[in-house]
Amino acid sequence: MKKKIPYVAAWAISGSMLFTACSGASNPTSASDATTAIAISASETEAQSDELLLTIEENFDGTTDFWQINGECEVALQNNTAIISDRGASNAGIEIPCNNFRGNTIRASANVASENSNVALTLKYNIYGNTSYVRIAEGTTSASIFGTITGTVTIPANASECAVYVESSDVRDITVNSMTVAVEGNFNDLTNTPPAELQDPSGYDSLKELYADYFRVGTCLPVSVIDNPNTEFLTLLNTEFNSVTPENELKPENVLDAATTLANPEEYNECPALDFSAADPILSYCQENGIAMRGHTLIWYSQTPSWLFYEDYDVNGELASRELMLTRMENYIDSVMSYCEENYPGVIYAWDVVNEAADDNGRGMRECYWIDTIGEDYVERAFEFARAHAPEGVQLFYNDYNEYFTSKQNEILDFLRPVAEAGNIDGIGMQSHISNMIMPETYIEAMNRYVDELGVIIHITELDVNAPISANPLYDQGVYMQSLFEAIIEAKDNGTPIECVTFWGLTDDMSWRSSNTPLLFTGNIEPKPAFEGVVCAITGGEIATPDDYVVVEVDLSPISEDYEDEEYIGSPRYSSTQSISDDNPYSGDYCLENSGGNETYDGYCIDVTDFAGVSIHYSFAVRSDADMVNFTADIEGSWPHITEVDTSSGEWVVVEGDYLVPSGLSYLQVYWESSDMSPFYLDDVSIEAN
Ligand code: 9MR
Repeated sequence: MKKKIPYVAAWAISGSMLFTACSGASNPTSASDATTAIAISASETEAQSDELLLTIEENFDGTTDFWQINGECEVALQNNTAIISDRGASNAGIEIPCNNFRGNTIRASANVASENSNVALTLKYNIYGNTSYVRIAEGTTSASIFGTITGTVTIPANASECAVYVESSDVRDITVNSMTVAVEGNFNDLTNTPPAELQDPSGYDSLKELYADYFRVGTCLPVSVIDNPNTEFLTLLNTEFNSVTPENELKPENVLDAATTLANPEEYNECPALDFSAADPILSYCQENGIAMRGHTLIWYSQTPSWLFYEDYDVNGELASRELMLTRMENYIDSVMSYCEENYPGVIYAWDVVNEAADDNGRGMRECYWIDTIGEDYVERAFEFARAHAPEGVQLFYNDYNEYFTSKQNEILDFLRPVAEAGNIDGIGMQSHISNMIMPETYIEAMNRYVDELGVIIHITELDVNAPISANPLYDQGVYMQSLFEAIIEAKDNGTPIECVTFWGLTDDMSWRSSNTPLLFTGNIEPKPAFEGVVCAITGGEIATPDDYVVVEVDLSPISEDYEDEEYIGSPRYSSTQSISDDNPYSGDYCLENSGGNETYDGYCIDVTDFAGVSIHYSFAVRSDADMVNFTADIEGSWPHITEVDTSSGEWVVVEGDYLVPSGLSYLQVYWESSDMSPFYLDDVSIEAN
């Protein structure tokens, strides 16, 4: 049966039209409602397509009507663009409903301009009564130049009310030139397939009980779970978890009361008005049910409206002075902490005082309004205020992602040292949005460095692990989860003060990165091998091999090259070059020379993907004018040194050792790199399974 997906209207809209919605994000007024209001009758909308539309393209030229208003804002159609103004929140704007695409991967694109350079495309959907938001893509644009943001995402099969919307990190106007939502690949038509039946989790193994002697086990929670008629989600919460982090409800954007503050900026100049209606239901549920809460988050560059940083809260005026922003910061921290403690005494046991202050590219601190107004000491000041106003015993955390990469860790440690010296920080929140490419040992080493250098405790605050791209993704994810938890348990046994492990979501479909199925339960609350892995790590069991386990044929023949046949199997990494050299080989007549390149990591690499999960024995001879040649693994976004060879003598050095290649990888390469880009020479290379 062919379905019309979605509706195509054939009228032409001329001139400029204004659509408004003030009904709040949960009840948007649709553009179709607005067009009805300007008296375009249904009879004028005859030219409907019977085609199954797999590409929804909206050009805002009045020929199509695929868009709706999302949240509180005004939309004017002008010159074939939609101008979104008076935005009540950073997610307010335009959305394209795409419910019939559930169960499919889609590509969404928007051509936009905004004074706020950070505009994003997000997918939202309802999943068994809970609302989920998944970021599809972000882009930079300017007020005058249109830029295209595009990305792909998979919509869970059990989703409903799916829509793609444009948002930005503040409430400045956004102009949208076009938006497209298209199915990628073969269309999986689920329009007539009902959602899978929800499972009752009350009999599942209880993580909070299994790990009771080790740490709290937590989850983040959207407020929609609290009064969701599908009570299975609350049952899951109560069965598994004894710590909750509100997913978005205690973030500044949701706590700051824009309408009240902006209506009376003089009165609220030093202390903006606050509104806890989003967070109250979660706080009160936790209070009534004896569940501890992590407060997330007080000071953040994101999800904090830009008006907060301006004189008179006027984004068209001047940035507020350092003094004024210090006052606003202190008042905000004090008021939020006091409100929670007075109304829900003892519920919040830890606060993420500052979130994500470190830059991702090793440049130190992330550019943001807090730095623009207060300066780089804003982190120190925030912790000072938090300590001054925190209720007795409430722990203060710095929270960040990629916190295990050495370069980012160095940045974080740099700005937290004075905070620790002042005694104003209790813990590091390791968000841990990871994949199985992060070696558990590297992760634990990073954890211990925070503990040793800052004297803090550790919470794992937002754990999710992308399922790998492999023949058995969910099984491999489970195996990794087990090894990660075994490492965490071992670290705790050895004295690392890990006091809470929080998963970032209840089910895959509720996750901010649902396309990567990163959590413990499926959308309809079936336990995944990942859950089994966490259970087995503490019970000593083993994850069951699934019936449909795919045995992958791999070639484990030894790799060996002595270059005597003047051949090599490896390849250049980036811009280095290899050649066979007869200049002082280690043995025989030839060796391999690596030269050139623009970065130290431009070197010579060999693919060892087939050895995934296997312990290998390697040996090679190396010489270089560089002080050091590293033999390194390239595991999809992390580059642990397998061994570091001191080549400062300039003579051949023979190296051998063992390395356990991580499992579940889609590719793995090993490579050699010199510390200062000097040429290096290799001979008698051998890699074989142990
Ligand atoms: O899971 C949250 C998602 O619903 C929000 O749309 C998003 C907005 O930034 O924030 C997500 O949670 C983030 C957390 O607050 C801080 N660390 C990164 C998390 C994932 O983006």
